[in-house]
Amino acid sequence: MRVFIAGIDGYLGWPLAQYLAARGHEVAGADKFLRRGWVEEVGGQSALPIYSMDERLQAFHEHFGMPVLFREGDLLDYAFLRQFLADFQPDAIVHLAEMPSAAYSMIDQSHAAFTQQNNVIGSMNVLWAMREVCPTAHLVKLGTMGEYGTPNIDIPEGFFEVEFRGRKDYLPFPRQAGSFYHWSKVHDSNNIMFACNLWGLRATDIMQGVVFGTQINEMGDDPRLCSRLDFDQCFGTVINRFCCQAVIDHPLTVFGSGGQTRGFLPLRDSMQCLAITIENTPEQGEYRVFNQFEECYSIAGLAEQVQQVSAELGLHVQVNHLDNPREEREEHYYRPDRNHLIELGYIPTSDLKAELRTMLRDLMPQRERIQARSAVLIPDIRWNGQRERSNIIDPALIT
Ligand code: USQ
Repeated sequence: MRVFIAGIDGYLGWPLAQYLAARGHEVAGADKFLRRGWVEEVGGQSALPIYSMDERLQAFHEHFGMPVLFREGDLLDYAFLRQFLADFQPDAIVHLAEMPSAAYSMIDQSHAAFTQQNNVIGSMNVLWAMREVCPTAHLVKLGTMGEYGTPNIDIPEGFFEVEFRGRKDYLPFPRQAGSFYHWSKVHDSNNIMFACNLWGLRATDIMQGVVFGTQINEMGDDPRLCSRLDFDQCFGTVINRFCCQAVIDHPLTVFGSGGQTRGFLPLRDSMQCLAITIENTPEQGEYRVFNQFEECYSIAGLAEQVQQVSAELGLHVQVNHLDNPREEREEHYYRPDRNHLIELGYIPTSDLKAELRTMLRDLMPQRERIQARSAVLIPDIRWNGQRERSNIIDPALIT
């Protein structure tokens, strides 16, 4: 298939290009390199060194025997996007080109407004361009499990049957996002569903959990094929941060009690799921929602597992509970479904500890890079708008 990846330079985009090429797909992609700039802006850097796009493309060609058709550009540049899609005529468009950080979107008014403008208008431009130049392409849009929030009932995949005052309907499941970033994805979902109904486009909206991991097999040992791995308070996801902390003997930063529970999946499973989604095209006019994660864990439980695996490797890591900078439930019910991908053949790799071992081994040689930016490990972006560093909570106070 011909697959267009928006955001091909990112944490997911770059490995996805490789995973798809290894399966015989033809890949094109666009990127404006904004992620590189955002991470610098917040004082971070990728723990794993990443190469320029020219070097990446050269390595890709050598390893997979085919080029990536790459153009530098932004989804907010409608003429650029429309022309690229018109020229490439993709079978599938994977949209990974959003600002992905909850914390970044909560810094202040301008970061919140930027996040929603970038994400919502970028996605809307994809819908209009599809309508105009490739209306039969399949949009695979990266949403987030965070759209649902943490309701006190099970979470279905996008829709549920509801009975109200004696009448029944099949409706979108309520969204209760927890940051302006997560709300931007909700707004995208509404626009995509509407465009499918109105124009007969087809789309899969992926409610993905938190991704972690340093590698997929297709990268081999060529560092130019490596993806980024952030550990700052904005762009580092929790397991990635914990592993970076562990290798420099920094206490793991659990926010609050750590009872927050989320769905997680390793990078390699994220690739598997996206490929399965691409290869199983929905009907024209269909809008479907997949929940995409492997297992649910509490943050405190994850810290314990990182601590155990670190100890096996001779790293004796402490766990600190920090005053939670976010507004989120720390003790809650959490039971989302994830049947659609399993029905299509997704086989979870299901070995968290093996993945953690790989990550810690990959990160140990990068200690100096992490240490050099260790100030970004303690959060100071607070959901209540007052910017101050979080303090350590006395463990006796955690219920
Ligand atoms: N957390 C800690 N300590 C840390 C970092 C995070 O306790 O050092 C906690 C947070 O308070 C939160 C949980 O871990 O309860 C997850 O935080 P995260 O930063 O790993 O993930 P989140 O902000 O939810 O966002 C990430 C990605 C985002 C994606 C989302 C999927 O950055 O792009 O949409 O995961 S989900 O969480 O399912 O919504």
